[in-house]
Amino acid sequence: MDNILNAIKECAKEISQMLKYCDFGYSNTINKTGDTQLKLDVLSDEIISKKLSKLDNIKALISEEKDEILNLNENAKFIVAYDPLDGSSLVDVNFSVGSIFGIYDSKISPKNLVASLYFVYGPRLEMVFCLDKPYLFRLDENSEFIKIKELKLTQKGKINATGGSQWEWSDTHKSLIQNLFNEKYRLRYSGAMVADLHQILLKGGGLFSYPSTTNAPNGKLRVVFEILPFAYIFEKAGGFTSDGFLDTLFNLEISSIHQTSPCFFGSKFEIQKVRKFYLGEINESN
Ligand code: P6P
Repeated sequence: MDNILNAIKECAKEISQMLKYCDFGYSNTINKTGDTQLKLDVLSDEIISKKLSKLDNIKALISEEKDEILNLNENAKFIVAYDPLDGSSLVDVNFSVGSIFGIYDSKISPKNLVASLYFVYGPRLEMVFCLDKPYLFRLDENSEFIKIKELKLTQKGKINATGGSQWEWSDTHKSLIQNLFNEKYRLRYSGAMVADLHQILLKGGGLFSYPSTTNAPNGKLRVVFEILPFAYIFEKAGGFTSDGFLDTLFNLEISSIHQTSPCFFGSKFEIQKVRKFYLGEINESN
């Protein structure tokens, strides 16, 4: 897998450079989940698929920007699923955005996810890579990713990253979010999941939620290349995940490579609270 990791690192460096001086315009296409593709999305996807397609231990590639799976080497071991540029619509306001990768062994299923990594294109280029434990890396002046520290989540945090539009939230979700604010949690939400989840990981805890909404009953975020790679990292960091009802996002059943799901990532205290609200055990008055 080292050759895949090294190739992905080179892609991230190339994308990071591109973001500094690129055209923010929209292409005239939309992706499988209906997002209008920015030229940046397409260019980032091209950088990644061009480099990874050369590796003979990659069976296939799955990309947010590709409708179908790209089959490469039938007898190879790894399938790489990725979102090449998450939050790309925020580049034109100079917010931090990122790339997300899940590495699956032989088939796309939660239990076959064997490694995940993501990059944050912010004031600094940072990477979090997780096999058995998540580690933070930072690009240094020699263009090398230097290991900084292991990431661990505490039992309880202070950050409330609230995805989706409030007028589209269910009453249950509104009660949950208000309950956390009543407990003095602080709103920290940029609209780019990579940056928002990275902040919770580095601050040691909190809750990120993108729930079922009236506009997106199955949530907005994609299971295979956004939700599961982050769930892998959060749970290896001692955190917890849920769709509101499951005791882990790894119990999701995958039927489509572009499938979405409601998702919650956080420390133990927050995810226990999410499931109590969604399972109807408590409400705002508790
Ligand atoms: P909303 C970015 O477009 C993205 O896919 C995620 O990075 C982010 O968490 C979410 O959508 C933001 O969606 O509806 O809150 O603007």
